[in-house]
Amino acid sequence: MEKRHYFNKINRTLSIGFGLVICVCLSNSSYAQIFTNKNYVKINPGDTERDIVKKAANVVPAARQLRWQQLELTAFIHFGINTFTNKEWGDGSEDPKIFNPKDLDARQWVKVCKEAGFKQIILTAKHHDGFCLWPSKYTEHSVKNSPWKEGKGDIVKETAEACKEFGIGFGIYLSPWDRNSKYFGSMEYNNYFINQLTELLTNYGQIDEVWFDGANGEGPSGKKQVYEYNRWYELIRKLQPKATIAVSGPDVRWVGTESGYGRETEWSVVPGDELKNEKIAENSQQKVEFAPRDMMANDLGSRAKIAKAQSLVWYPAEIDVSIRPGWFYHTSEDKDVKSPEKLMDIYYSSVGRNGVLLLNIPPDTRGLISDSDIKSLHGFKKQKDKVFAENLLVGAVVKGSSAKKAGVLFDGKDNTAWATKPADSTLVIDLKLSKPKQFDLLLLQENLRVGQRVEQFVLEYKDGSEWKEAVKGTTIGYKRLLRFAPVTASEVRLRVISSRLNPAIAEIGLYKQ
Ligand code: FUL
Repeated sequence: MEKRHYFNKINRTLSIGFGLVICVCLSNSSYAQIFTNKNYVKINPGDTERDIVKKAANVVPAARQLRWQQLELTAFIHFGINTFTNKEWGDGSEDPKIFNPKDLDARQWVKVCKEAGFKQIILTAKHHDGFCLWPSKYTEHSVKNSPWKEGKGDIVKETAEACKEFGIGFGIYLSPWDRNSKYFGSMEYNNYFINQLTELLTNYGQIDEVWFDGANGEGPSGKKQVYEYNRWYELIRKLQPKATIAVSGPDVRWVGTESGYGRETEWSVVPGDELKNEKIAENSQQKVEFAPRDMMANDLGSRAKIAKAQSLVWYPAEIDVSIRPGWFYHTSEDKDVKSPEKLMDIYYSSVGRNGVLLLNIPPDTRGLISDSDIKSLHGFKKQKDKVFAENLLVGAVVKGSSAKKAGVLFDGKDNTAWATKPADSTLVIDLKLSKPKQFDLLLLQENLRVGQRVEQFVLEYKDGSEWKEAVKGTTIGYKRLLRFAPVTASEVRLRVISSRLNPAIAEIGLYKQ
C-alpha cells in the first residue's frame, strides 16, 4: 500500500481548497482559510489535557458528513460478473458474454430499498474483477461486450436515474484493486483509475458517496499497485463536492467489522492520525473478504486516545454488512437471508451506536432483488415502525421548566437541543409523565452541530421514593438506542454524568418494543 500520505501534499491541496485532513505545515492564516467548517482542529504543543478535551468537544461534521449521518440507513448493491460466476471475488478473466441479467430492473432495487426505509444506494460500479457496469471507454471488460441489451446498456445510469426518480441518494463503489487491468501494478494504472473515476463523476448527475474498499492484491502482472489517493480525493472534491468519501477516504471511517455491530463507545472525533493514508489502509478491510474482523475492543476517541493526538478530526463510523453471508448473490444462500429480528438487532447495534448502517442487498442473476430478501426487509420495516410509533415521553413535563421548553426534546428534530450553560459538564433532566407507562428502549440524540460531547449517562426511574437505574451508557453522538428489561414508571430522569463540554441533548425517547 502507499506509504506516502496526503499530509505531504499541502500545496496542491491548498490550491483546490480540499479542506479536511491536511495539517502539519500550515501557517495560521491558511489554516483558518481551510478549516472553516471546523471538522478538523490542530493540537498545539502547549495544550493541556483540558484544552484538548475542549477542542474535541467543538469539532463538528462538515455539511456532507452531517447529511450522510442523518441518512441512518443506506443500502449496498453488490452486482456484477460475480453474480454469474457464483463467486465472491472474480479474477478478471471472465468472459463478458456470461453477463446477461435478462429482467434487470434498477427501479425495483430502489423501490425495495426505499420502502424498507433506506435513504441512499451504493452500487458496485466495478468490483475487484475489473468488470464495469457502465460502458467505460477505457476497458473492454464491461457491459458493452455483454449480450445484455446487446451491449448498449448502462447499469450505473439506470440506477442513478431510479435513485433520482425515487428521491434517494446515489453512491458508487469503485474497487481500486482491478484484477483485469493490464496496467495494474504500474504508474499507468493511476491514470486509468482516474479516467474511470472521472467517467463516473461526470456522466451520472449528483454522486452522494464514493466508496473505496481496502482490498489490494496483485494484478495480472503479479505486481501490487501504489495508489495515488490524493488524486482521487482532489478529483472527487472538484467534481462532486457534496459526496462523502468512505472507507479508504477522509470523510467516513470503516467501523472495523463486517458483522453489522458497531462499538458501544463510538466517538466520531478521533486523532487526525486516523486519516493518514497508511493508517486508513491498515484499518480498511484488507484481506478480510467477508469474514468479520473484531475491532470492537478498540476505543478510538476517548480522553486517553486523544491525549497525545496532534490533531483531531470528525471521522464517523459506517457499519457495512450483507443481508446474506456473501456480498454477491448465491442461490444456495437464499435460506440464510438475515431475519427481520436479526436486522432489528443490527439496527440497534449500528444506527443505535452512533453509526450509519450500510446493508448489502445483492440482486440475483435475473437482475432483481429476490423474494426472500424482500420479505425480510418488509418484516424489518414493519417491526421498526411498530417499535418507534410512539415516544411515550411526548407530553411529559420537565421538572422546573415549562412544558413548552421540554418540547425540544421530543420534537423529532436533531437541531434543537435542551439548553445548558457552557460550564456544565453534567446534566439532570427530570421528566414526569401524565400516568405510569411501561418501556424498555431508550433513544438519545446529541445535536452534532455543536459537537459530540456526552461521555457517560444513566436513565433512572422512580420506584416509590427510590431512584433506580434502568440503563446506562457512555457515548451518544448522532443516535444512541439502548434496550433494557421492561420498567413501569411515571417519573424518569436522564443524568449525564460526564460530558466534554455542556451537553446538547437534542432528543430523548422511551419506547416499548
Ligand atoms: C471488501 C471486498 O473485498 C468485498 O468483496 C466487498 O465488496 C466488501 C464490501 O469490501 O473489501
